Amino acid sequence: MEPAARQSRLPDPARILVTGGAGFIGSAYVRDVLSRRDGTRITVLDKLTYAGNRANLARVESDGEQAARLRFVEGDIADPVVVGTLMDDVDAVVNFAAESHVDRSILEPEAFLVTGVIGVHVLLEAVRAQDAKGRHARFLQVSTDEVYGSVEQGHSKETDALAPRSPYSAAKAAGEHLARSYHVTYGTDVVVTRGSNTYGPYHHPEKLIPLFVTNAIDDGPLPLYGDGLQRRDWLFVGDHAGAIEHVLRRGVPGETYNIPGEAELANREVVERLLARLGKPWSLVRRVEDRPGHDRRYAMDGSKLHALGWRNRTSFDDGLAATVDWFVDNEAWWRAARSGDWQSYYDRQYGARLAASTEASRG
Ligand code: NAD
Ligand code: TDX
Repeated sequence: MEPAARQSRLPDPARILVTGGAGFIGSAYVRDVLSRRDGTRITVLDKLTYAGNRANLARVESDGEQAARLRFVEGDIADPVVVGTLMDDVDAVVNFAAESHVDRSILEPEAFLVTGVIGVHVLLEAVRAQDAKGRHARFLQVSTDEVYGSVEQGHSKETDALAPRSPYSAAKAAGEHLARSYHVTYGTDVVVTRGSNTYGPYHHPEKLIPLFVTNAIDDGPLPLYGDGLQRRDWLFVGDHAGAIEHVLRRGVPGETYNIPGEAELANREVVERLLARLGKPWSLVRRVEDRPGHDRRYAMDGSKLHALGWRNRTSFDDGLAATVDWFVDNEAWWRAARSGDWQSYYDRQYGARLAASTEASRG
């Protein structure tokens, strides 16, 4: 019998290897799971790139009971030696590790491929080696709605063809194809999730919502790409982390699950709402040169995840209010995230764009 069919339920309490657990969504997952206080043990493996931040785990590390169930290892998922040493004692691997920003993938694609393809391969090989020793581990690959490409109308279903259009989304598509191929070829117990645009506390300030909130706090310019009518489906980070945990526990081996946010909005509507929460004027918004190959719209069908028993809990208005307020209250966190290479990245991405920007019409 294939290992995947033999066991798809995690033992209770489980031991989970969370890769990329110091990033935005991975750290939310770690905080949520450990705060249940149900005995689950987590090892975080994180390379601490510019996007990884130990401070994202400070809340659990300062709680004795939770800290005792967390181990942090700084390292690269593409390093088979490090990965091999961590795999012995785990029941599941949840792979959040990735380079995650589309604009950076356009400037410098290579790291996206190394982590998103070779890194996933190294993790899968380590899981397969465990299976060969009779020690089963489930592998969950965290993927994205961007693998479907730009969806002009309707809602993507899990069975739709993938059509990624940026180096970021192409690497993500490759990673999940590889994961499913291990299920088919070797019987590895793999599940894949495709989450939509996620937002919330601890979101790196390079992404739309936190960039615009933090720039607006400083009365700085908000660089809106093109006409600002691109559409995204917004998913609160707590719901994304919760849905991933749900799929880890209940997902069928070999299957892929969309995680929509059920809050589709044009970018300029998102900007209007965050400015209203902050009490800042629209005049901060600048129309700048568009992102090359900019996907016009993402939208996914969530019926497969609903049938598995998951429902999101946070409306966009509540989630956005909580997010804006968190950034207002946690200035030290986001100012630290805007250190290191931040200014050189910002100048490269926005310098010429802002210099040539025009007033952004409101309508
Ligand atoms: P993030 O950039 O905030 O965090 C990524 C984390 O991975 C960081 O802690 C980083 O240090 C770590 N990392 C990067 N390369 C690594 C490597 N080679 N080895 C070990 N650790 C490494 O990203 P995020 O927004 O939290 O996204 C997490 C995952 O969710 C990614 O796989 C992303 O593709 C996916 N996703 C994100 C969104 C979103 O809107 N943010 C939506 C859908 C899916
Ligand atoms: O300065 C900006 N101006 C702007 O108009 C930035 C950073 C973004 N945008 C637009 C581009 C998109 O239409 O806002 C929208 C959202 O942009 P991002 O926050 O960069 O997210 P996106 O490219 O949609 O990808 C996100 O969701 C899917 C995550 O970054 C990915 O990791 C995830 O897979």
